[in-house]
Amino acid sequence: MPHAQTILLHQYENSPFSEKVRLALRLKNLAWSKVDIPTIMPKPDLIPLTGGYRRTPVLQIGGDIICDTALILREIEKRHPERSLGFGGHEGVHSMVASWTDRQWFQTTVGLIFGTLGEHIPQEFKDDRAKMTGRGFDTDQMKAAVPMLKDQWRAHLSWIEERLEAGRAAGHGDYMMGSKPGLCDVHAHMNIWFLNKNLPELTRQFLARTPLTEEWFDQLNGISGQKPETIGSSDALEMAGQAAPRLVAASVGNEAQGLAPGERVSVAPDDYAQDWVTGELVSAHANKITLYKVDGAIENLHIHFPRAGYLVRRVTD
Ligand SMILES: N[C@@H](CCC(=O)N[C@@H](CS)C(=O)NCC(=O)O)C(=O)O
Repeated sequence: MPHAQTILLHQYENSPFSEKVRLALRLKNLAWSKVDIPTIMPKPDLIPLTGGYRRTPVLQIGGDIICDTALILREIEKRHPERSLGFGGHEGVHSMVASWTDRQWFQTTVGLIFGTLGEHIPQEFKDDRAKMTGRGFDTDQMKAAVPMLKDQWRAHLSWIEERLEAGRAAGHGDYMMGSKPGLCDVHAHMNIWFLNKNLPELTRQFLARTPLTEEWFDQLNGISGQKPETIGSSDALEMAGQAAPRLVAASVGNEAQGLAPGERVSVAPDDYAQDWVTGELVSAHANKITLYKVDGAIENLHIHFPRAGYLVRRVTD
């Protein structure tokens, strides 16, 4: 059984956002464990940890549950500053890069993969994603768009090549921000990894035209790190029930809505899977909001969300 402060990642193999965290953990050579979670709802052993947040991955460390890779990666860096993935003087840049890779580029990748593999995708998966997005998940429509999506995908890829080329020309090294990999590389790697996992031939066709990116991609994939231990989901739940969250001061920054610790608030992503998670506000600052006594979750947990990309509303009833 892992100890209280084990890094426990709730994830599944073909999840590109999980791969971001796995790559970061490999780059930092940290020990970690994983729980393999379902790719579609229901997720009966995840929801008691998150209070309704269903996306992948989720990080469990003791009594702290961290939702969304934007916060997961920051939290791992904070708790394990050794072998840093940051670049002094460039703080903030990685989050801006992530908002490009996670939203605009990711949607192109999703359309390209599911438009190409359409008929091989199980109906339950399509139904789940249609319900989750609220916009439908029409693989025929995606299929019709594939030629345009290929154009788009290549254009995004070319930004990485341009970055790597300029970095080399300036003698700054072979990675996004310098001579070692960091969070910008982790974000930039995700869409290529996801496409390569599902459509390897097409990925290699694209990469053949961006040789520096191909070399960089293979280099990152070659980093081995530590092999995770797999934990059963019910054991993870039991661990969470026995754990205490890290102590944090009940505090707020300059909250635009005037929220105060102890108030009941709801939090949800602003893009898809908009399931509201409701609990008592512990703290709220520029990059993190923390809830306690969350409805539908184990009571003792602190559940954390990022701020950018997440809606917060006061519960009035
Ligand atoms: N902004 C989120 C996005 C996470 C996300 O969309 N993950 C996908 C899988 S890679 C997902 O949740 N799909 C639905 C599911 O797994 O239930 C993050 O960075 O963690």
